[in-house]
Amino acid sequence: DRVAIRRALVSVSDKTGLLELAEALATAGVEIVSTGSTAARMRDAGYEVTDVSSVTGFPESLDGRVKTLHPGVHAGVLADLRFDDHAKQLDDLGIRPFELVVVNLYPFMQTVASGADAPDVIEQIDIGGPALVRASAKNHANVAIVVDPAKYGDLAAAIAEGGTTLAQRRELAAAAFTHTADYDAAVSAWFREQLLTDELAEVVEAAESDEEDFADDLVLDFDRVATLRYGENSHQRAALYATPGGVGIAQATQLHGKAMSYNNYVDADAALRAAYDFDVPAVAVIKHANPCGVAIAPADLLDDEAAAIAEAHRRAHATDPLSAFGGVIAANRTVSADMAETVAEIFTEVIVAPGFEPAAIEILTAKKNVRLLELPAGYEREQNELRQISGGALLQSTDAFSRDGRISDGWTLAAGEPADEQTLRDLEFAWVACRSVKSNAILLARDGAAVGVGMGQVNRVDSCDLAIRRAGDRAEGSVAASDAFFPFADGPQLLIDADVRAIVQPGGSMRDDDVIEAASTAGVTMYFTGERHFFH
Ligand code: 93A
Repeated sequence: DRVAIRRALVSVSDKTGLLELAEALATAGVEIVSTGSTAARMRDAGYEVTDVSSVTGFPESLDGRVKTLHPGVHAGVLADLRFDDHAKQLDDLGIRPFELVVVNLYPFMQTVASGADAPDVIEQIDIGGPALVRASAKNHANVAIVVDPAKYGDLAAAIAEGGTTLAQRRELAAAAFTHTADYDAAVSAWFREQLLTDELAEVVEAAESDEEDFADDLVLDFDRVATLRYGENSHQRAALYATPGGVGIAQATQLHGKAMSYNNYVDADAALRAAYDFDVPAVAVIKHANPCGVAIAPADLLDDEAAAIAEAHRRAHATDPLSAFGGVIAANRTVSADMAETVAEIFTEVIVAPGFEPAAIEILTAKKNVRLLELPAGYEREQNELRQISGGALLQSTDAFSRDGRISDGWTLAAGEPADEQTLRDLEFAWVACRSVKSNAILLARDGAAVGVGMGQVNRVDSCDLAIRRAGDRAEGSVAASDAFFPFADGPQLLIDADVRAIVQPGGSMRDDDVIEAASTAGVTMYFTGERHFFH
Protein backbone atom coordinates (compact mmCIF):
# COMPACT_ATOMS: atom_id res chain seq x y z
CA ASP A 1 0.00 0.00 0.00
CA ARG A 2 2.96 2.26 -0.40
CA VAL A 3 2.36 5.15 -2.78
CA ALA A 4 5.53 6.23 -4.50
CA ILE A 5 5.83 9.99 -4.83
CA ARG A 6 6.50 11.31 -8.29
CA ARG A 7 4.83 14.68 -8.12
CA ALA A 8 4.30 16.99 -5.13
CA LEU A 9 2.36 20.20 -4.66
CA VAL A 10 4.04 22.49 -2.15
CA SER A 11 2.39 25.71 -0.99
CA VAL A 12 3.34 26.96 2.44
CA SER A 13 3.14 30.20 4.37
CA ASP A 14 5.39 28.92 7.13
CA LYS A 15 8.66 28.28 5.29
CA THR A 16 10.24 26.41 8.23
CA GLY A 17 12.13 23.36 6.93
CA LEU A 18 11.09 24.11 3.36
CA LEU A 19 14.57 23.78 1.87
CA GLU A 20 15.22 20.46 3.69
CA LEU A 21 11.94 19.24 2.24
CA ALA A 22 12.94 20.43 -1.24
CA GLU A 23 16.24 18.61 -0.84
CA ALA A 24 14.49 15.32 0.03
CA LEU A 25 12.07 15.69 -2.87
CA ALA A 26 14.74 16.65 -5.38
CA THR A 27 16.94 13.76 -4.28
CA ALA A 28 14.06 11.35 -4.85
CA GLY A 29 13.46 12.87 -8.30
CA VAL A 30 10.03 14.22 -7.34
CA GLU A 31 8.57 16.99 -9.51
CA ILE A 32 7.80 19.99 -7.31
CA VAL A 33 4.84 22.13 -8.28
CA SER A 34 4.57 25.27 -6.18
CA THR A 35 3.00 28.68 -5.67
CA GLY A 36 4.38 32.23 -5.62
CA SER A 37 6.73 32.85 -2.74
CA THR A 38 7.10 29.14 -1.93
CA ALA A 39 8.33 28.45 -5.44
CA ALA A 40 10.61 31.50 -5.35
CA ARG A 41 12.23 30.40 -2.08
CA MET A 42 13.08 26.93 -3.41
CA ARG A 43 14.18 28.19 -6.82
CA ASP A 44 16.45 30.76 -5.15
CA ALA A 45 18.08 27.88 -3.31
CA GLY A 46 18.75 26.15 -6.62
CA TYR A 47 15.90 23.64 -6.78
CA GLU A 48 13.91 23.05 -9.92
CA VAL A 49 10.27 24.06 -9.44
CA THR A 50 7.21 24.07 -11.71
CA ASP A 51 4.96 27.11 -11.22
CA VAL A 52 1.38 26.20 -10.48
CA SER A 53 0.32 28.71 -13.16
CA SER A 54 2.05 26.65 -15.80
CA VAL A 55 0.07 23.60 -14.60
CA THR A 56 -3.26 25.44 -14.59
CA GLY A 57 -2.57 27.64 -17.60
CA PHE A 58 -4.08 30.38 -15.46
CA PRO A 59 -2.07 33.14 -13.81
CA GLU A 60 -1.98 33.44 -10.03
CA SER A 61 -4.41 36.33 -9.74
CA LEU A 62 -6.43 38.66 -7.52
CA ASP A 63 -3.49 39.37 -5.23
CA GLY A 64 -2.96 35.64 -4.74
CA ARG A 65 -6.60 34.87 -3.87
CA VAL A 66 -6.69 32.50 -6.82
CA LYS A 67 -3.59 30.34 -7.09
CA THR A 68 -4.31 26.63 -6.70
CA LEU A 69 -8.10 26.94 -6.99
CA HIS A 70 -8.30 25.28 -10.38
CA PRO A 71 -9.56 21.92 -11.69
CA GLY A 72 -6.12 21.34 -13.20
CA VAL A 73 -4.84 21.15 -9.63
CA HIS A 74 -7.83 19.70 -7.81
CA ALA A 75 -8.48 16.90 -10.30
CA GLY A 76 -4.85 15.89 -9.81
CA VAL A 77 -5.38 15.83 -6.04
CA LEU A 78 -8.80 14.20 -5.95
CA ALA A 79 -8.46 11.50 -8.59
CA ASP A 80 -8.74 8.07 -7.00
CA LEU A 81 -6.38 5.96 -9.09
CA ARG A 82 -7.74 2.73 -7.63
CA PHE A 83 -10.49 3.33 -10.18
CA ASP A 84 -9.48 2.86 -13.82
CA ASP A 85 -12.08 5.36 -14.77
CA HIS A 86 -10.40 8.16 -12.74
CA ALA A 87 -7.01 7.36 -14.25
CA LYS A 88 -8.52 7.40 -17.75
CA GLN A 89 -10.33 10.67 -17.15
CA LEU A 90 -7.12 12.31 -15.91
CA ASP A 91 -5.38 11.07 -19.05
CA ASP A 92 -8.13 12.44 -21.28
CA LEU A 93 -7.96 15.78 -19.48
CA GLY A 94 -4.19 15.87 -19.71
CA ILE A 95 -3.87 16.18 -15.96
CA ARG A 96 -1.19 14.41 -13.93
CA PRO A 97 -1.88 13.24 -10.37
CA PHE A 98 -0.19 14.40 -7.17
CA GLU A 99 0.93 11.83 -4.59
CA LEU A 100 2.01 14.45 -2.05
CA VAL A 101 0.56 17.78 -0.99
CA VAL A 102 2.44 19.93 1.47
CA VAL A 103 0.44 22.93 2.62
CA ASN A 104 0.30 25.12 5.63
CA LEU A 105 -2.23 27.88 5.79
CA TYR A 106 -2.14 31.68 5.82
CA PRO A 107 -1.24 32.78 9.37
CA PHE A 108 -4.77 33.79 10.33
CA MET A 109 -4.43 33.34 14.09
CA GLN A 110 -1.08 35.11 14.20
CA THR A 111 -2.57 38.02 12.24
CA VAL A 112 -5.48 38.32 14.67
CA ALA A 113 -3.05 38.12 17.61
CA SER A 114 -0.98 40.94 16.12
CA GLY A 115 -4.00 43.25 16.49
CA ALA A 116 -4.35 43.81 12.74
CA ASP A 117 -7.38 45.64 11.31
CA ALA A 118 -10.34 43.64 10.02
CA PRO A 119 -9.45 43.99 6.30
CA ASP A 120 -5.95 42.62 6.94
CA VAL A 121 -7.33 39.78 9.05
CA ILE A 122 -9.87 38.93 6.36
CA GLU A 123 -7.14 38.81 3.71
CA GLN A 124 -5.48 36.13 5.84
CA ILE A 125 -8.43 33.76 5.58
CA ASP A 126 -6.98 30.97 3.49
CA ILE A 127 -9.39 29.46 0.97
CA GLY A 128 -7.27 27.56 -1.52
CA GLY A 129 -5.06 26.06 1.19
CA PRO A 130 -7.87 24.39 3.18
CA ALA A 131 -9.44 23.21 -0.08
CA LEU A 132 -6.20 21.47 -0.97
CA VAL A 133 -5.76 20.09 2.54
CA ARG A 134 -9.28 18.68 2.68
CA ALA A 135 -9.16 17.33 -0.88
CA SER A 136 -5.88 15.54 -0.19
CA ALA A 137 -7.08 14.21 3.16
CA LYS A 138 -10.25 12.93 1.57
CA ASN A 139 -8.17 11.21 -1.06
CA HIS A 140 -5.65 9.76 1.42
CA ALA A 141 -5.90 6.44 -0.43
CA ASN A 142 -3.73 8.11 -3.07
CA VAL A 143 -2.28 11.27 -1.57
CA ALA A 144 -0.19 12.10 1.48
CA ILE A 145 -1.08 15.46 3.03
CA VAL A 146 1.44 17.19 5.26
CA VAL A 147 0.37 20.35 7.12
CA ASP A 148 3.09 20.48 9.76
CA PRO A 149 6.82 21.20 9.10
CA ALA A 150 7.58 18.96 12.12
CA LYS A 151 6.53 16.00 9.94
CA TYR A 152 8.97 16.72 7.06
CA GLY A 153 11.55 14.37 8.61
CA ASP A 154 9.14 11.42 8.73
CA LEU A 155 8.05 12.27 5.22
CA ALA A 156 11.63 12.27 3.91
CA ALA A 157 12.15 8.89 5.56
CA ALA A 158 9.02 7.48 3.93
CA ILE A 159 10.09 8.80 0.53
CA ALA A 160 13.46 7.14 0.98
CA GLU A 161 11.65 3.90 1.76
CA GLY A 162 9.77 4.05 -1.53
CA GLY A 163 6.67 5.99 -0.57
CA THR A 164 4.05 6.60 2.13
CA THR A 165 2.05 3.75 3.62
CA LEU A 166 -1.74 3.84 3.89
CA ALA A 167 -1.40 3.93 7.68
CA GLN A 168 0.83 7.01 7.42
CA ARG A 169 -1.52 8.70 4.97
CA ARG A 170 -4.52 8.03 7.21
CA GLU A 171 -2.68 9.45 10.19
CA LEU A 172 -1.72 12.53 8.12
CA ALA A 173 -5.32 12.89 6.85
CA ALA A 174 -6.72 12.88 10.40
CA ALA A 175 -4.20 15.56 11.43
CA ALA A 176 -5.11 17.53 8.29
CA PHE A 177 -8.83 17.61 9.05
CA THR A 178 -8.11 18.65 12.64
CA HIS A 179 -5.91 21.40 11.25
CA THR A 180 -8.59 22.86 8.94
CA ALA A 181 -11.28 22.43 11.61
CA ASP A 182 -9.20 24.38 14.14
CA TYR A 183 -8.49 26.98 11.49
CA ASP A 184 -12.17 27.45 10.62
CA ALA A 185 -13.09 27.51 14.32
CA ALA A 186 -10.63 30.39 14.76
CA VAL A 187 -12.10 32.22 11.75
CA SER A 188 -15.62 31.71 13.04
CA ALA A 189 -14.69 32.84 16.57
CA TRP A 190 -13.12 35.98 15.18
CA PHE A 191 -16.23 36.78 13.14
CA ARG A 192 -18.51 36.29 16.14
CA GLU A 193 -16.33 38.53 18.21
CA GLN A 194 -16.39 41.18 15.48
CA LEU A 195 -20.18 41.05 15.36
CA LEU A 196 -20.41 41.23 19.10
CA THR A 197 -18.05 44.15 19.21
CA ASP A 198 -20.04 45.96 16.51
CA GLU A 199 -23.35 45.18 18.22
CA LEU A 200 -22.07 46.27 21.58
CA ALA A 201 -20.79 49.48 20.11
CA GLU A 202 -24.18 50.10 18.51
CA VAL A 203 -26.10 49.33 21.68
CA VAL A 204 -23.88 51.53 23.76
CA GLU A 205 -24.09 54.32 21.19
CA ALA A 206 -27.88 54.04 20.97
CA ALA A 207 -28.25 53.99 24.73
CA GLU A 208 -26.05 57.02 25.09
CA SER A 209 -27.84 59.06 22.46
CA ASP A 210 -31.26 58.04 23.80
CA GLU A 211 -30.32 59.08 27.27
CA GLU A 212 -29.40 62.48 25.93
CA ASP A 213 -32.66 62.83 23.97
CA PHE A 214 -34.78 61.87 26.94
CA ALA A 215 -32.87 63.87 29.47
CA ASP A 216 -33.13 66.95 27.26
CA ASP A 217 -36.87 67.41 27.26
CA LEU A 218 -38.39 65.25 29.96
CA VAL A 219 -38.89 67.03 33.22
CA LEU A 220 -39.87 64.54 35.89
CA ASP A 221 -40.69 67.41 38.14
CA PHE A 222 -44.33 67.91 39.01
CA ASP A 223 -46.05 70.41 41.28
CA ARG A 224 -49.20 69.29 42.99
CA VAL A 225 -51.80 71.76 41.83
CA ALA A 226 -55.11 70.29 42.91
CA THR A 227 -56.69 67.56 44.93
CA LEU A 228 -59.44 66.01 42.82
CA ARG A 229 -62.75 64.95 44.35
CA TYR A 230 -61.95 61.35 43.54
CA GLY A 231 -60.12 59.18 41.03
CA GLU A 232 -61.41 56.95 38.27
CA ASN A 233 -64.06 55.71 40.74
CA SER A 234 -65.55 57.45 43.74
CA HIS A 235 -63.66 55.32 46.27
CA GLN A 236 -60.28 56.26 44.79
CA ARG A 237 -58.35 59.32 45.88
CA ALA A 238 -56.75 61.53 43.25
CA ALA A 239 -54.72 64.65 42.65
CA LEU A 240 -53.54 66.71 39.69
CA TYR A 241 -49.86 67.45 39.20
CA ALA A 242 -48.45 69.85 36.66
CA THR A 243 -45.05 70.30 35.11
CA PRO A 244 -43.67 73.76 35.91
CA GLY A 245 -43.66 75.73 32.67
CA GLY A 246 -45.80 73.11 30.93
CA VAL A 247 -48.30 74.06 28.23
CA GLY A 248 -50.84 71.24 28.33
CA ILE A 249 -54.18 70.26 29.70
CA ALA A 250 -52.82 70.46 33.27
CA GLN A 251 -52.28 74.22 32.72
CA ALA A 252 -55.65 74.86 31.06
CA THR A 253 -57.85 77.60 32.48
CA GLN A 254 -61.33 76.54 33.45
CA LEU A 255 -63.84 79.17 32.37
CA HIS A 256 -66.99 77.50 33.54
CA GLY A 257 -68.57 74.46 35.14
CA LYS A 258 -67.99 72.04 37.96
CA ALA A 259 -64.47 71.06 38.97
CA MET A 260 -62.64 68.82 36.51
CA SER A 261 -62.64 65.17 37.51
CA TYR A 262 -59.90 62.63 37.06
CA ASN A 263 -61.75 61.06 34.10
CA ASN A 264 -62.40 64.50 32.60
CA TYR A 265 -58.66 65.11 32.45
CA VAL A 266 -57.96 61.74 30.90
CA ASP A 267 -60.66 62.22 28.25
CA ALA A 268 -59.79 65.85 27.57
CA ASP A 269 -56.20 64.83 26.95
CA ALA A 270 -57.33 62.04 24.60
CA ALA A 271 -59.59 64.52 22.80
CA LEU A 272 -56.69 66.90 22.30
CA ARG A 273 -54.53 64.10 20.94
CA ALA A 274 -57.18 63.42 18.30
CA ALA A 275 -58.10 67.01 17.37
CA TYR A 276 -54.54 68.31 17.31
CA ASP A 277 -53.37 65.65 14.89
CA PHE A 278 -54.91 67.74 12.11
CA ASP A 279 -53.60 70.95 10.61
CA VAL A 280 -57.06 72.03 9.45
CA PRO A 281 -59.94 72.85 11.87
CA ALA A 282 -60.86 69.57 13.58
CA VAL A 283 -63.07 68.34 16.40
CA ALA A 284 -62.94 65.11 18.36
CA VAL A 285 -65.58 63.73 20.69
CA ILE A 286 -64.22 61.35 23.30
CA LYS A 287 -65.83 58.74 25.50
CA HIS A 288 -63.74 56.54 27.75
CA ALA A 289 -60.53 57.85 26.21
CA ASN A 290 -61.59 56.81 22.69
CA PRO A 291 -62.91 58.96 19.87
CA CYS A 292 -66.58 58.27 19.16
CA GLY A 293 -66.49 61.15 16.73
CA VAL A 294 -63.79 62.92 14.80
CA ALA A 295 -63.99 65.18 11.77
CA ILE A 296 -62.26 67.99 9.94
CA ALA A 297 -63.87 71.01 8.33
CA PRO A 298 -64.75 70.73 4.63
CA ALA A 299 -62.35 72.45 2.23
CA ASP A 300 -64.91 75.08 1.13
CA LEU A 301 -65.25 76.43 4.68
CA LEU A 302 -61.55 76.82 5.44
CA ASP A 303 -61.70 80.58 4.83
CA ASP A 304 -64.28 80.97 7.56
CA GLU A 305 -62.81 79.53 10.74
CA ALA A 306 -65.93 80.08 12.84
CA ALA A 307 -68.09 78.20 10.37
CA ALA A 308 -65.35 75.61 9.76
CA ILE A 309 -65.00 74.56 13.39
CA ALA A 310 -68.79 74.44 13.80
CA GLU A 311 -69.13 72.18 10.78
CA ALA A 312 -66.25 69.98 11.98
CA HIS A 313 -68.14 69.58 15.25
CA ARG A 314 -71.46 68.77 13.55
CA ARG A 315 -69.71 66.06 11.54
CA ALA A 316 -67.80 64.69 14.53
CA HIS A 317 -71.03 64.48 16.49
CA ALA A 318 -72.70 62.74 13.56
CA THR A 319 -70.09 59.95 13.63
CA ASP A 320 -71.91 58.32 16.53
CA PRO A 321 -74.56 60.56 18.15
CA LEU A 322 -75.57 57.79 20.54
CA SER A 323 -72.08 57.50 22.03
CA ALA A 324 -71.44 61.26 21.96
CA PHE A 325 -73.91 61.72 24.82
CA GLY A 326 -71.91 62.87 27.84
CA GLY A 327 -68.73 63.13 25.79
CA VAL A 328 -65.66 65.29 26.06
CA ILE A 329 -65.07 67.54 23.05
CA ALA A 330 -61.78 69.01 21.86
CA ALA A 331 -61.52 71.60 19.09
CA ASN A 332 -58.20 72.70 17.61
CA ARG A 333 -59.59 76.18 16.84
CA THR A 334 -61.50 78.82 18.83
CA VAL A 335 -64.99 77.61 19.62
CA SER A 336 -67.35 79.83 17.65
CA ALA A 337 -70.87 80.87 18.64
CA ASP A 338 -72.07 78.70 15.77
CA MET A 339 -70.38 75.64 17.26
CA ALA A 340 -71.53 76.59 20.78
CA GLU A 341 -75.15 76.58 19.65
CA THR A 342 -74.96 73.01 18.47
CA VAL A 343 -72.95 71.80 21.44
CA ALA A 344 -75.44 73.41 23.82
CA GLU A 345 -78.08 71.00 22.57
CA ILE A 346 -75.99 67.95 23.42
CA PHE A 347 -75.20 66.78 26.93
CA THR A 348 -71.43 67.33 27.08
CA GLU A 349 -69.05 66.95 30.01
CA VAL A 350 -66.11 69.07 28.84
CA ILE A 351 -65.17 71.29 25.92
CA VAL A 352 -61.48 72.02 25.59
CA ALA A 353 -60.18 74.43 22.98
CA PRO A 354 -57.48 77.06 22.41
CA GLY A 355 -60.17 79.74 22.90
CA PHE A 356 -63.87 80.60 22.96
CA GLU A 357 -65.62 83.48 21.20
CA PRO A 358 -67.34 85.69 23.84
CA ALA A 359 -70.70 84.82 22.30
CA ALA A 360 -69.82 81.12 22.58
CA ILE A 361 -69.06 81.55 26.28
CA GLU A 362 -72.37 83.29 26.73
CA ILE A 363 -74.24 80.44 25.06
CA LEU A 364 -72.36 77.68 26.87
CA THR A 365 -72.33 79.20 30.36
CA ALA A 366 -76.11 79.08 30.23
CA LYS A 367 -75.59 75.35 30.60
CA LYS A 368 -74.82 74.60 34.21
CA ASN A 369 -72.94 71.36 33.85
CA VAL A 370 -70.59 71.76 30.91
CA ARG A 371 -66.95 72.47 31.79
CA LEU A 372 -65.17 74.95 29.51
CA LEU A 373 -61.41 74.62 29.39
CA GLU A 374 -59.15 77.07 27.61
CA LEU A 375 -55.72 75.77 26.68
CA PRO A 376 -52.61 77.76 27.59
CA ALA A 377 -51.08 79.76 24.73
CA GLY A 378 -48.72 77.60 22.68
CA TYR A 379 -50.37 74.33 23.68
CA GLU A 380 -48.36 71.44 22.45
CA ARG A 381 -48.17 67.72 22.83
CA GLU A 382 -45.56 66.35 25.23
CA GLN A 383 -42.39 65.11 23.52
CA ASN A 384 -42.27 62.02 25.72
CA GLU A 385 -44.84 59.81 27.35
CA LEU A 386 -44.46 58.38 30.80
CA ARG A 387 -46.49 55.44 32.04
CA GLN A 388 -46.23 53.99 35.49
CA ILE A 389 -45.78 50.26 35.93
CA SER A 390 -45.43 48.40 39.20
CA GLY A 391 -42.04 49.19 40.60
CA GLY A 392 -41.13 51.70 37.92
CA ALA A 393 -42.15 53.57 34.83
CA LEU A 394 -41.94 53.36 31.07
CA LEU A 395 -40.78 56.27 29.00
CA GLN A 396 -41.13 56.66 25.26
CA SER A 397 -40.95 59.46 22.76
CA THR A 398 -44.42 60.47 21.59
CA ASP A 399 -45.81 58.83 18.44
CA ALA A 400 -45.62 61.84 16.15
CA PHE A 401 -46.43 62.15 12.45
CA SER A 402 -43.84 63.52 10.13
CA ARG A 403 -45.29 66.83 9.00
CA ASP A 404 -43.17 67.33 5.90
CA GLY A 405 -45.38 67.20 2.84
CA ARG A 406 -48.63 65.24 2.54
CA ILE A 407 -49.59 62.48 4.94
CA SER A 408 -49.74 60.06 1.99
CA ASP A 409 -46.20 60.84 0.81
CA GLY A 410 -44.32 57.58 0.96
CA TRP A 411 -47.38 55.31 0.90
CA THR A 412 -47.25 52.47 -1.60
CA LEU A 413 -50.16 51.20 -3.62
CA ALA A 414 -50.58 47.53 -2.65
CA ALA A 415 -53.83 46.70 -4.47
CA GLY A 416 -56.41 48.17 -6.83
CA GLU A 417 -56.35 51.42 -8.76
CA PRO A 418 -54.56 54.50 -7.40
CA ALA A 419 -57.05 56.54 -5.37
CA ASP A 420 -58.58 59.67 -6.88
CA GLU A 421 -57.91 62.93 -5.03
CA GLN A 422 -61.07 62.84 -2.88
CA THR A 423 -60.48 59.20 -1.89
CA LEU A 424 -56.85 59.92 -1.09
CA ARG A 425 -57.90 62.82 1.15
CA ASP A 426 -60.35 60.55 2.94
CA LEU A 427 -57.67 57.91 3.36
CA GLU A 428 -55.29 60.50 4.78
CA PHE A 429 -58.00 61.68 7.17
CA ALA A 430 -58.81 58.11 8.24
CA TRP A 431 -55.14 57.27 8.77
CA VAL A 432 -54.58 60.31 10.98
CA ALA A 433 -57.87 59.89 12.86
CA CYS A 434 -57.26 56.21 13.53
CA ARG A 435 -54.06 57.08 15.37
CA SER A 436 -55.94 58.38 18.40
CA VAL A 437 -58.16 55.30 18.58
CA LYS A 438 -57.07 52.65 21.07
CA SER A 439 -55.67 49.53 19.43
CA ASN A 440 -56.81 47.44 17.70
CA ALA A 441 -58.17 50.39 15.77
CA ILE A 442 -60.26 50.34 12.60
CA LEU A 443 -61.76 53.62 11.47
CA LEU A 444 -64.18 54.10 8.58
CA ALA A 445 -64.44 57.59 7.13
CA ARG A 446 -65.92 59.58 4.31
CA ASP A 447 -65.80 63.25 3.41
CA GLY A 448 -63.37 64.08 6.22
CA ALA A 449 -65.44 62.53 9.00
CA ALA A 450 -65.33 59.22 10.80
CA VAL A 451 -68.47 57.18 10.17
CA GLY A 452 -67.60 54.10 12.18
CA VAL A 453 -64.92 53.42 14.77
CA GLY A 454 -63.88 49.99 16.03
CA MET A 455 -61.59 50.38 19.01
CA GLY A 456 -59.84 48.51 21.76
CA GLN A 457 -60.71 44.99 20.60
CA VAL A 458 -58.32 42.14 21.22
CA ASN A 459 -58.50 41.06 17.60
CA ARG A 460 -58.65 43.09 14.42
CA VAL A 461 -61.67 41.24 12.99
CA ASP A 462 -63.85 42.38 15.90
CA SER A 463 -62.61 45.94 15.40
CA CYS A 464 -63.60 45.72 11.72
CA ASP A 465 -66.97 44.29 12.67
CA LEU A 466 -67.55 47.02 15.23
CA ALA A 467 -66.56 49.82 12.85
CA ILE A 468 -68.85 48.43 10.14
CA ARG A 469 -71.76 48.00 12.56
CA ARG A 470 -71.37 51.53 13.88
CA ALA A 471 -71.19 52.91 10.33
CA GLY A 472 -74.36 51.11 9.22
CA ASP A 473 -75.38 52.30 5.72
CA ARG A 474 -72.47 54.72 5.74
CA ALA A 475 -69.91 51.90 5.44
CA GLU A 476 -70.74 51.57 1.75
CA GLY A 477 -68.33 53.71 -0.23
CA SER A 478 -66.35 54.72 2.86
CA VAL A 479 -62.60 54.29 3.31
CA ALA A 480 -60.97 52.34 6.13
CA ALA A 481 -57.79 52.77 8.13
CA SER A 482 -56.15 50.19 10.34
CA ASP A 483 -53.56 51.28 12.93
CA ALA A 484 -51.47 48.13 12.38
CA PHE A 485 -51.23 45.46 9.71
CA PHE A 486 -53.89 42.82 9.12
CA PRO A 487 -52.44 39.48 10.24
CA PHE A 488 -55.03 37.62 8.14
CA ALA A 489 -57.33 38.43 5.23
CA ASP A 490 -60.47 37.95 7.39
CA GLY A 491 -60.60 41.54 8.70
CA PRO A 492 -60.13 43.20 5.30
CA GLN A 493 -62.63 40.75 3.80
CA LEU A 494 -65.28 42.05 6.24
CA LEU A 495 -64.47 45.60 5.13
CA ILE A 496 -64.62 44.57 1.46
CA ASP A 497 -67.95 42.80 2.01
CA ALA A 498 -69.26 45.99 3.62
CA ASP A 499 -68.40 47.80 0.33
CA VAL A 500 -65.55 49.88 1.70
CA ARG A 501 -63.87 51.41 -1.36
CA ALA A 502 -60.30 51.86 -0.15
CA ILE A 503 -58.13 50.74 2.75
CA VAL A 504 -54.96 52.15 4.27
CA GLN A 505 -52.82 50.13 6.64
CA PRO A 506 -49.13 49.73 7.49
CA GLY A 507 -48.60 46.40 5.67
CA GLY A 508 -45.77 44.12 6.66
CA SER A 509 -47.74 41.04 7.71
CA MET A 510 -46.49 37.54 6.87
CA ARG A 511 -49.79 37.12 5.04
CA ASP A 512 -49.76 40.43 3.16
CA ASP A 513 -50.14 38.39 -0.04
CA ASP A 514 -53.52 37.04 1.14
CA VAL A 515 -54.66 40.51 2.17
CA ILE A 516 -53.55 42.03 -1.14
CA GLU A 517 -55.29 39.26 -3.05
CA ALA A 518 -58.56 39.83 -1.20
CA ALA A 519 -58.42 43.55 -2.03
CA SER A 520 -57.29 43.00 -5.64
CA THR A 521 -60.02 40.45 -6.31
CA ALA A 522 -62.61 42.89 -5.05
CA GLY A 523 -61.06 45.83 -6.94
CA VAL A 524 -60.53 47.65 -3.64
CA THR A 525 -57.69 50.15 -3.47
CA MET A 526 -55.20 49.43 -0.72
CA TYR A 527 -52.24 51.51 0.41
CA PHE A 528 -49.40 50.49 2.70
CA THR A 529 -48.00 53.23 4.91
CA GLY A 530 -45.01 51.25 6.14
CA GLU A 531 -45.55 52.71 9.61
CA ARG A 532 -47.92 51.61 12.34
CA HIS A 533 -49.53 53.64 15.06
CA PHE A 534 -50.42 51.43 17.99
CA PHE A 535 -52.02 53.31 20.86
CA HIS A 536 -52.76 51.32 23.99
O1 93A B 1 -5.56 32.92 -1.41
S1 93A B 1 -5.85 31.56 -1.34
O2 93A B 1 -6.97 31.20 -0.59
N1 93A B 1 -6.09 30.98 -2.82
C1 93A B 1 -5.45 29.95 -3.35
O3 93A B 1 -5.79 29.55 -4.48
C2 93A B 1 -4.38 29.34 -2.63
N2 93A B 1 -3.60 28.32 -2.92
C3 93A B 1 -2.74 28.15 -1.91
N3 93A B 1 -4.59 30.82 -0.71
C4 93A B 1 -4.00 29.82 -1.35
N4 93A B 1 -2.96 29.07 -0.95
C5 93A B 1 -2.21 29.35 0.26
O4 93A B 1 -1.15 30.17 -0.13
C6 93A B 1 -1.58 28.20 0.95
O5 93A B 1 -2.40 27.63 1.95
C7 93A B 1 -0.32 28.78 1.56
O6 93A B 1 -0.57 29.17 2.90
C8 93A B 1 -0.07 30.04 0.79
C9 93A B 1 1.24 29.98 0.06
O7 93A B 1 1.28 30.98 -0.93
P1 93A B 1 2.66 31.51 -1.53
O8 93A B 1 3.40 30.31 -1.95
O9 93A B 1 2.24 32.38 -2.69
O10 93A B 1 3.28 32.28 -0.44
